[in-house]
Amino acid sequence: MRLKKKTVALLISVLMLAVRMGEAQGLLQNVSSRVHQSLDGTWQIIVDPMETGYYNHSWKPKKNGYFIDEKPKTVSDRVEYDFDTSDELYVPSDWNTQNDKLYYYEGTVWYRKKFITKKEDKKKYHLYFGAINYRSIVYLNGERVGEHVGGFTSFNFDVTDLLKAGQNTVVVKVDNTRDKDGVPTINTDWWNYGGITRSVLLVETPQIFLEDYSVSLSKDKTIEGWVKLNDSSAGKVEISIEGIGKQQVKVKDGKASFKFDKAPKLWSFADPYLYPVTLSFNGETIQDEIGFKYIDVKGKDILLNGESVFLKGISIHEEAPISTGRVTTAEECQILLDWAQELGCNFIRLAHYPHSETMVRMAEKRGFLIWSEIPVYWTINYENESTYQNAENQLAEMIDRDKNRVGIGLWSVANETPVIDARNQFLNKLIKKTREMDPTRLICAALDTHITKNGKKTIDDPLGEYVDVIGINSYCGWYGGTPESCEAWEWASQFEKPMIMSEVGAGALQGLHGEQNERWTEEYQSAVYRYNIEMLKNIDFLRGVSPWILMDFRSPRRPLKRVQNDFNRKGLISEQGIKKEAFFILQDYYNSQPIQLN
Ligand code: GCB
Repeated sequence: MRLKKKTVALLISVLMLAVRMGEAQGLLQNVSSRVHQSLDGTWQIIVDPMETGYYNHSWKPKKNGYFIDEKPKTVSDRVEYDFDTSDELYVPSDWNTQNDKLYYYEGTVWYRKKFITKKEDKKKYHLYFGAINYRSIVYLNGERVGEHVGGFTSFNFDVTDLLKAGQNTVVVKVDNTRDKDGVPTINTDWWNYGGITRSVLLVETPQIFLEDYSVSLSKDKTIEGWVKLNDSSAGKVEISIEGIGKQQVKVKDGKASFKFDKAPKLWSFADPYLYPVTLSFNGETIQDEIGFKYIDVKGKDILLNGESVFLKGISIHEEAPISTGRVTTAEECQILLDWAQELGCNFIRLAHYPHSETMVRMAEKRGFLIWSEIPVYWTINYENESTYQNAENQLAEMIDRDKNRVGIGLWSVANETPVIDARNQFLNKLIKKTREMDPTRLICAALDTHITKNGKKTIDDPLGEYVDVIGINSYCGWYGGTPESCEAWEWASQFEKPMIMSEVGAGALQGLHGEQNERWTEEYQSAVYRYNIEMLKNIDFLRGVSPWILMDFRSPRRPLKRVQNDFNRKGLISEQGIKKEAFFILQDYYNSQPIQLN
């Protein structure tokens, strides 16, 4: 059989991606509850736009790249780098907002951290990364441990063999170069913050350990779940759910399922109850807090625990209040959620990529239902198999990490994607994968396409057939029409399904005032909100709203000096934390809404 050159190249790239993605071991569930050492703090860095630390002058990978962490031994030594005398960056954080010289930088930065640890026999050690944007290669004591692609999901490597008692050196090559075939692709409306943006941990487990588990509500409204070891061993896992019971689960071939025949109290907006759960195996004890709910759709309704709900939401980027840059602390998550609460929300859309585990855990504890999404955004390369594998891998990593988070109600597979065959197939495959991995949650996507039929905006995107909930991004009064014209917009749908208005909004510079027809003023933004709210009231299949967006966020698509200065100004709150007038208009709308529709 003769294969065309193009086919061969495609096969090779798929194979390479499969190998690459196979390298990170199964994700360790709930790392912060395991024995661990934090590697957060100051790391030495070398900025490497020419990839000198990786390739030689003929673009061949070096054996003695920066990862071996050499330094000149004498003043006339020809080693041309030295982490010890290099700059520093704090981890976790982005590099763009820590160092003026790196504000626009896209490329490779090498990070190095020396740390001292103990090493016990009969234990395993794992290097865990909360997130690195976007491509990373990890080395321990000069040896390559593995690599990862994708800027917002967690991963870990088994480093037991390479770890030493005493001093160790971890080096990470971080590359945030945008890529046409990447997920996301080359253009996005957010800043391409590079760096080790979430915490790094050295995690200790027994040699045979409980790698992953799931605890959820079963169809008969009792509790079911499964446990998974890191290999195909046998053993007994003890599971205890406070107030429900305790049991020993016999594991054979590394996996077992279990059931508790008791109906738990359900998690809800008003009472977001989480049960303390303890899992013990082989000397390791893991503590979790897990809630139970069920969520379905019936006709045009979204049912939470069997009752029709209206989702009063807000979209949120992982952009830090006040300090700007990536959110890196629990306090910053707290501020964002405090604002959402003050707005009257029971729902948040975490756009446009998976946010930190801290954010998700905090949100569910406060009774927010969560929409979580992967950065399949605009026109990624729908025809490329390795782009698909990358998207599916990010989806799987998102679900793997957060499957026990009761607050997650919806998985979103895409945002504003063009209606073409290749995209339909791509997204249908992703939807199928999502259902396979998690049949308990709703699947949605934010669409921006509709036709005007009989004077009505009509949702006819073929993807509507496959999702449970249709998200619509519509910017009446901003990207089209005057604010006043929005009130008269009418909506229809070819699908008997609930819709969430997943984006609606307008830009305003906080503190800029004028007439309501003057763009960029708070009055203009308020008018857009007021008239759109009137429009929303007339959509009989509307079951939720998540306007764009809680806080102004940095985007290179927004250079206009007078008002933007690199910020998308559609926030209801400025990046300095000052509320704009429109905040209170949305707040009034939410306060006037009953939670239950019937
Ligand atoms: C959208 C995108 C969002 C943008 C927003 C805007 O439709 O989904 O990522 O930031 O519009 O401000 O244009």
